Amino acid sequence: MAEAPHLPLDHVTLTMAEALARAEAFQSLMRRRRTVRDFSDQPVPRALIEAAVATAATAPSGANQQPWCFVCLSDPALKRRIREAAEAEEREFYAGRAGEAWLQALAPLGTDAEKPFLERAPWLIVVFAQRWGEDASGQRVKHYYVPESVGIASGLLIAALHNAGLATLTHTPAPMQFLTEICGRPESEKPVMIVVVGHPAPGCQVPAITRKPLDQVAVFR
Ligand code: IYR
Repeated sequence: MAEAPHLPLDHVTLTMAEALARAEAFQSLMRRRRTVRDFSDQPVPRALIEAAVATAATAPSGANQQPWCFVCLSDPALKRRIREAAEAEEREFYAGRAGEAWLQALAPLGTDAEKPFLERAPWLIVVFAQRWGEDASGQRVKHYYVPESVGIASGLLIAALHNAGLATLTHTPAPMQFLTEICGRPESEKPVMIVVVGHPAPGCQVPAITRKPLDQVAVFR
């Protein structure tokens, strides 16, 4: 493919004071993000979901192939099908398929095979990774860095939803192939996660867990 034409970068230069204030404000916002498992059924307007998905789709991707599809579900019948299929898998997972070590690692979260949030939360965003694409003549096009690209986009999605005052849960029923059929996606796409979106239930509680301090997650040389 020929090189694309280039344009001037649309860039805003900040003063150091502005930069620091914004960096700290964003950190303080993101620190308050928590994974929520207790959702209310309060509706969330589609416009908020659209804005967050459009933000996610600004993520960088391998060769700018944008190898993702976000299936946004609010239809109660589809949410019910997803809940039923997910709980069937999760019952086997918690009954032993996970193995002792994995179940022990999960114990602090207090999770189990019941997933009522899959029906109660107003939106489920199922993130699909496009393992390969198609050109105009239907030929397969190789996609590069697919897990990395979709992971970055999913992170932006979660940040955008949190920024809009919404609660999220990244839910990964295993295995989750059933999502391909329920969401009507092609075999070229792999379901990666369900981002459950809504408002927290009144009185919602979250596990008292902490984040690693900076000196345990960053190295400066
Ligand atoms: N998919 C299961 C188990 C689970 C696994 C991990 I790793 C988590 O961080 C949380 C849950 C479930 O959703 O219960």
